[in-house]
Amino acid sequence: MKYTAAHWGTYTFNPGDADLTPLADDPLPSRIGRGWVSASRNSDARILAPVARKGWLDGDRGANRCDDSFVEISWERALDLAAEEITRVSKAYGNQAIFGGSYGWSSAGRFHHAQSQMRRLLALAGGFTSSRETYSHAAAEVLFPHILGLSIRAFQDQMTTMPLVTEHCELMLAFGGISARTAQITSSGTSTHEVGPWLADLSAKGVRVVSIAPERGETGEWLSIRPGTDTALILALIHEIVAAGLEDEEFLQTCTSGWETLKSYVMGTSDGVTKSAEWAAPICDIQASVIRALADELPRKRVMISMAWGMQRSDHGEQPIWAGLALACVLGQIGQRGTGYSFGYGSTTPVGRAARLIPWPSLPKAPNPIADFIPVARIADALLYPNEAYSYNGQTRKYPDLKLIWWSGGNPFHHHQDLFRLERAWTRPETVIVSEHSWTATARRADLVLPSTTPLERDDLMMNRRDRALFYMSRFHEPLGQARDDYDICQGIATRLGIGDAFSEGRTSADWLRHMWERAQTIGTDAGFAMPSFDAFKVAGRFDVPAAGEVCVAFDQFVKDPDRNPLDTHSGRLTLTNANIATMGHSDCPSHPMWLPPAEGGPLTDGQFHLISGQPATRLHGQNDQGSEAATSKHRGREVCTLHPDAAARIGVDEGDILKLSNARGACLCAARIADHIRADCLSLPTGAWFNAQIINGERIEVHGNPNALTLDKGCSALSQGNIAHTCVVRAEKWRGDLPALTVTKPPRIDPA
Ligand SMILES: Nc1nc2c(c(=O)[nH]1)N[C@H]1C(S)=C(S)[C@@H](COP(=O)(O)OP(=O)(O)OC[C@H]3O[C@@H](n4cnc5c(=O)[nH]c(N)nc54)[C@H](O)[C@@H]3O)O[C@H]1N2
Ligand SMILES: Nc1nc2c(c(=O)[nH]1)N[C@H]1C(S)=C(S)[C@@H](COP(=O)(O)OP(=O)(O)OC[C@H]3O[C@@H](n4cnc5c(=O)[nH]c(N)nc54)[C@H](O)[C@@H]3O)O[C@H]1N2
Ligand SMILES: [Mo]
Repeated sequence: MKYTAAHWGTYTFNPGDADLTPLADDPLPSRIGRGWVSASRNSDARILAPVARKGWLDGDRGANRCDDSFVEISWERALDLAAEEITRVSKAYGNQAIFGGSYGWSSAGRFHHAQSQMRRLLALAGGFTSSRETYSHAAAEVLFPHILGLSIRAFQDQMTTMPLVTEHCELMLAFGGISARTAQITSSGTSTHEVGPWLADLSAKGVRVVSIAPERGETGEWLSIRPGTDTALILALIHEIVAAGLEDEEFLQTCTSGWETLKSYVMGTSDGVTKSAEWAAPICDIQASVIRALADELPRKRVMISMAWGMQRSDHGEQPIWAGLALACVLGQIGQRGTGYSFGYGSTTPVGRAARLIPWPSLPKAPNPIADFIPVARIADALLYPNEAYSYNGQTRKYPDLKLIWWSGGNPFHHHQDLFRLERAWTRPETVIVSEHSWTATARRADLVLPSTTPLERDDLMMNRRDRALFYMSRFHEPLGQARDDYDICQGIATRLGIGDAFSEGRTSADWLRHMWERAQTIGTDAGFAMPSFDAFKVAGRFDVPAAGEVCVAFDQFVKDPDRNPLDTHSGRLTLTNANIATMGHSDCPSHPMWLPPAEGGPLTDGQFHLISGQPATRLHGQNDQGSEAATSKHRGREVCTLHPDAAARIGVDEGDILKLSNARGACLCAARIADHIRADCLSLPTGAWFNAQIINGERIEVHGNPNALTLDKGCSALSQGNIAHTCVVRAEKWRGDLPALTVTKPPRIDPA
């Protein structure tokens, strides 16, 4: 029996099998895996040979980049062209003009990790402009070090273990819900999916879960809230608790700083606005009596304030997660078993998992001589406004002037907001190189396309520090067409740049796997256990890490003795008013949590809706969109958009009709599903249908159902500059025209060599 792994799970197979079998001890295998093999073997979706864009070869420098045909070229020529472009741009403009940020989820294997390979090469070649943070939780990544004194990774490492919540918590306020849908995924792979069973345990044990979201989740009671207004609700809860004199004054005095300032804001002393239940009710569209009842209950119960990551992917996304921390401080149950404050339960599998964290090796990084970076979601701004100033985390910075983009293992025409704007920005650089295995919208918008293998076409190692097992990943099927491993692609370019030996260190990919395993063995020895030889591991395919995972209680040491174990914040405490953020003077991220209305939202006029674009149930972002599982969930080939029966009646739409969603930024077509698990002023259209823009009656319309045709490309605030995918207002109407055929299900036009 052999193994392979992906971000959505681990699988076994025997040679000759037509499909993969989920690991026998995985309690809830992901449905995403069902579409993996068909996507990997879909020769219409896969890039079968290196190609160059026609207009680029003719010297258009990008003008036609988003709408061109390709010419097939040999691997020799493709690698020559890539090396020549890197050399040319580096000489003409300096390596700062090369963008290697290449954000994206790539594959779960430790060695064949596309970005790591590419960045290692570019670093050795003189460096590249990189990117900071993630699309997942940039607001939290920048905010948490200020307010918790912890990086997001360190906070996740000590997140209160899920079974402790089952055992000790009575009431979980789940902002953004907790969902087994998103818990299908674990960055770098997983052997188990335990969130579904955990949610079942919570309900069996009678833990009350109140899911606060615009859509009803799978778990608990639903408190429907208008999108983007959680901060107002939380402030009102704090207000009511304080007004009743039920705040935990001792916790606030010993474990927090800046409470008095926040309190005077909440009580209305500082700005004349009392943040009462009555104040929040019309903002959040929740009755004041409901808010008051909840506020009355909270101080009497053992409570976990749980925040899903999606909460902060919105305008002023720092505020709800900071306000949530303040609420948990007011309740004073941080540092205790199963209660307090958490971030990301269910957003991916391993948050709150009892893990024995072992720092398994990854591909060695080469130091990047270029220090410049952009906040990850500011890519379109950087391309549109080179050399212009912007603010980020208290700094005034300047956008780099990017001339060459190399994207590998990521899909900006999936992940970015306002994709029509990104299309305009995308014409700016002189050259775009994309390494991909599939004809994503990004590959279709490249000058030079380097076809990579999929993880099913190569051997690799699954070694995730948050998982209890390591796997030798074996090739499941032969590479399609001329696809090559990213390592071999990079090695070919490195050789042409004269840095072949530095890049490979004289190893083939098989040598690298052995080398990385040997490094893992040393790490295992340091951790006190022996690991099999590489050859034995390769045969067995699986190694279970000895010793059970460790149980964590976030902030327990700090709360036990805040003077002895201070946090790494300016005050050594959880900061409810933050002096560092205050000195930055960002009006869109003030010194304490504050209600700031979002750029789009509030009560809407007729025909307008909030657009929620969460993660898709059937795929990982755009990955496997061309596989069988995603196909079965679409209607007439289009992504399905959920709307409330009242909304459907209002705009005259029936189940299965095609909807046109539009706003000033663009339009997209999707299929209507009518269900009452969503607010009547919201639409829910998951991300990931491959972006398919076409001109219909003179209008450029996305015809597949990709919400990023509509979303707003703006930073959360000058602090984090994170994306605000969930802040978006659209109009919806029934599409009465013919349904245009999809073109992204077939390769672009490619002329023979
Ligand atoms: N509207 C809206 N937009 C969002 C979000 C949202 O909630 N709403 N969420 C955001 C979030 S949280 C994220 S993380 C991003 C995700 O955005 P991305 O991570 O960019 O999306 P993926 O589709 O996972 O892109 C990974 C790409 O890597 C390619 N790939 C996989 N394996 C290999 C390999 O071995 N070699 C090479 N060369 N390529 C490979 C895949 O084919 C795929 O195209 O999207 C963001 N965008
Ligand atoms: N199946 C699947 N799972 C995935 C992924 C995938 O592509 N597919 N991607 C993975 C990645 S990269 C990430 S970052 C995580 C993201 O994990 P999350 O961020 O937890 O997931 P999303 O689907 O983006 O979250 C949207 C949730 O927030 C709610 N929501 C939206 N706006 C608001 C609001 O204003 N207030 C409140 N209270 N709730 C709101 C929505 O109703 C929905 O329940 O998911 C991971 N898991
Ligand atoms: Mo993400």
